[in-house]
Amino acid sequence: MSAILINDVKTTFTNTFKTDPILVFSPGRINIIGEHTDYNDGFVFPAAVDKGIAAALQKSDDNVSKAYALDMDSLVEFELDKLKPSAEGSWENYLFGVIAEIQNRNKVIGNFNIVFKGDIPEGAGMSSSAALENSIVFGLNELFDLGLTKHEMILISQKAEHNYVGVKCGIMDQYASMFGITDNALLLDCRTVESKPYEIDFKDHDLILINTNVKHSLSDSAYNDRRSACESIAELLGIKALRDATEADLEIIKDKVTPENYQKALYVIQENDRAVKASKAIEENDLKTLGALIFQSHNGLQHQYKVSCDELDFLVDQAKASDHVLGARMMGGGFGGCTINLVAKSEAKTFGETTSIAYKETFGRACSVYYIKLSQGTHLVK
Ligand code: GAF
Repeated sequence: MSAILINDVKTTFTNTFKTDPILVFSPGRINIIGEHTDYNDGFVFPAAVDKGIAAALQKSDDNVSKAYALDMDSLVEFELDKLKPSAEGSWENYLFGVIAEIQNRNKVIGNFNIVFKGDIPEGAGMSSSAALENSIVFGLNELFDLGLTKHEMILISQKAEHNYVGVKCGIMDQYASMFGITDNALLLDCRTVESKPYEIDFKDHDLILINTNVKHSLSDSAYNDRRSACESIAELLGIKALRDATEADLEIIKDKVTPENYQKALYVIQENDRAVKASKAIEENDLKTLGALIFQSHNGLQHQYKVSCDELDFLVDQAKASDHVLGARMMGGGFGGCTINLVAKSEAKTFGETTSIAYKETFGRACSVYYIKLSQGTHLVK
């Protein structure tokens, strides 16, 4: 967590609203493996990171509430009983969505002011949106004594995204951001919404992220399309979610679905299996197997689930060509953002540098390399 970020929101809040705020930090996340499995009731393997959203909030006596997005130098005033979604793509939808979902649960909040700022690059696929939603619901729960549990808070964040932002996301991002544990990744069962922590210490290997610095358009609609394809196949199979299907089940209905959707469902079944296998590999400190599963995951995301893009594939190919990378794959929803790479510590810097040069030569733009720390979930900052 960046002390500068916290200080920025605190100072801005105090200067603007002339009172002392409470301070919340809510992290972004990585995901080791288990991509697009969360909304299929499956397994994912995320961890909260040391980058995220810092928010300063306090109750207000005014008859309106005010929110200031410091990064964008954008201030909005709003009335709590007149909320409706703003234009598509606007940041207010995260805020309004969270408030509306709190109100839907018959919880009463009064007017308040909020200032927030983040250090997760936009479109990096590290879930700045879940971090923002969680920081708001967590802060409001604290300010107005709403008595919400963390599980209730993440469901509020998720529903805000569904109903106000328009992305029918799973629960992984909100969960990881809320429940993250320092130095641990969480094997999360998205059906029970319970997780098992795994201490991540790969000794002579590290996880690094490489950001393509692109986010291709239509990624949100492609995401929702994938989700409904999965749901329709589950319905055809007469099961609650693809988590309950085997490859053999899928074979039986093969001629009732398009070849594209068959591959997508097959990917989900296989990726779910890979996430569980990855947890075993970590338990046994078998990094070669973990790396191989990570490469397989990318292969599935690229060729079966079709959520990758040229820039991500290029970065993964670079990783494959290196003797020092055990595994690499695109991370998050796809169509841009970061790859996650399991790299020999001693070679991580060189790998980052050579990859950056090759990326620039190929795409005429820079990629960014991030060294991350696995960190605590959403919390108050004293
Ligand atoms: C996005 C979503 F928000 C998550 O719920 C998850 O589905 C992920 O894409 C893909 O694994 O981050």
